Amino acid sequence: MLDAVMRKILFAAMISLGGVLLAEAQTTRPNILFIAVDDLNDWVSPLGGHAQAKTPNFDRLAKMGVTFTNAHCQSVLCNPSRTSVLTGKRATSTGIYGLSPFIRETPQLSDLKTLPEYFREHGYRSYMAGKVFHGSYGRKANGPDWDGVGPQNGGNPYPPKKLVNTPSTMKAVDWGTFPHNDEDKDDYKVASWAIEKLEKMPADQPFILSAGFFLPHVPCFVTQKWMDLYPEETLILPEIRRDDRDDTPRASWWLHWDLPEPRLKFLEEQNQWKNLVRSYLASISFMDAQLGRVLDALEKSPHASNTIIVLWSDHGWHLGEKLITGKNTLWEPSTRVPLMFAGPGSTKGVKCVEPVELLDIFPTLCELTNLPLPKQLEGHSLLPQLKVATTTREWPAITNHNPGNDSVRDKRWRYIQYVDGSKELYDLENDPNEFNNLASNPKHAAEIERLSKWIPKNQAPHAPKSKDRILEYRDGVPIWEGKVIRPDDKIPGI
Ligand SMILES: [Ca+2]
Ligand SMILES: [Ca+2]
Repeated sequence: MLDAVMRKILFAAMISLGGVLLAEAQTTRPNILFIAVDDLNDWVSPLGGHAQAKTPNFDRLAKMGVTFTNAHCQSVLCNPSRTSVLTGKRATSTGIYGLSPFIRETPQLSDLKTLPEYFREHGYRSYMAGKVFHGSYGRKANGPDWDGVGPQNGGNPYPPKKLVNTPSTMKAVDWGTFPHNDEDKDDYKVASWAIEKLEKMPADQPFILSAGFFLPHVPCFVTQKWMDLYPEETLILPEIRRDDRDDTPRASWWLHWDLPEPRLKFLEEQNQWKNLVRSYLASISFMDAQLGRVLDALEKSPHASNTIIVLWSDHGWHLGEKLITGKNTLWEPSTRVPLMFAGPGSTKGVKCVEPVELLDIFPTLCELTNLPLPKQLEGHSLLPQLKVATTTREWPAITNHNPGNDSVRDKRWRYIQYVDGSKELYDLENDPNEFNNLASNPKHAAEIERLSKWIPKNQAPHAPKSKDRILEYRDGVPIWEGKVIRPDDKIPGI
């Protein structure tokens, strides 16, 4: 009799313990390794943007999860793109289009939660090193976003004097090799910090660990061994056409009117085109090696099987295409970026060709970790594509650069509309380099009509304190960074 009572008590205790364990398992959310890269275009082997790119760790990450091969940023500049990723909102909603202001300096945006803040409020430890928000924005331990912050990066170390005499005297607009050590480079230190965090992070609470790599952002400085991966004699330059801008509207120049990044004309006159392409590729390979060090550390850590990895770049970079270098355009070299997911919830080793946006990262991470979606989010979860990569999406990818200039990219087409009403249309299936602007061909009127409907209406004006790479348009007059562009003004650097 007593035995039977004991058995019942024991059984009840086991059930209750099981229930507690089950509840515990359900509330133990996966960790997040959040890797941002600066100014990295599609020159990584899983995307095939440059046939010679050597990025074994991007390949390794691709094998671990899902690579989105048609992913596009929402803004073609650091601050607005990162603001968009980290708030889940478009620049056309926040009014942050330039390198300033930071969202937390913008009172009308005070109700927005940033991605790290949101996860922190939901029980995550939150850490960051390197460039996650733009520049030094938000770098505050025990502020709203982070429990702790690691080293900052900005292209150090620099040589004693500029390696290339670019038209811009900006110290950062430079590239090439000079004697220094990989271990002294900022991105090396960011990786080392992330590695230490992964080794020491306690398992009692989930974490979001953000590492923002700076290279291949200029200055593209690397040690000789990375340059040696790309011998000059066999180096492939991007395919260009000298007359490529003849069919692009003048308004396309307004978006990058007067930049520190040199034009192709300068590179060719100074015999620097190959050197820049090599330096950019070599910077990517160095950055890839730092990614590899972090992946090694994760693999060896107790968190290996319970950590979601997401890797993204804030926007791309031209290296001669459309006669320019740099960003700030609405074409493929500026908008197309790596976006990769791995870990719990992602299929291994598949590619998704659907058009997707960096805006989708925030809702995807919420769904992967079973957190509710904040109302502010404008993107759509990629969970269906992480499960089955061929799942179609109804939304195209939209990119903006200052009010009234937008691009819409679907599986086949890119449509661009500028603030003065001028247009471009490209058929990327038959013209992957976007050489032929088809917008004036009446045959494509229906395509233009269909794509233009996606452009956000009622775009927010520039937020107070907006500056740097700001284009205004008042009474039909374009104003670049406060300076009026007259109809007969010569395009700078051309
Ligand atoms: Ca950037
Ligand atoms: Ca053209």
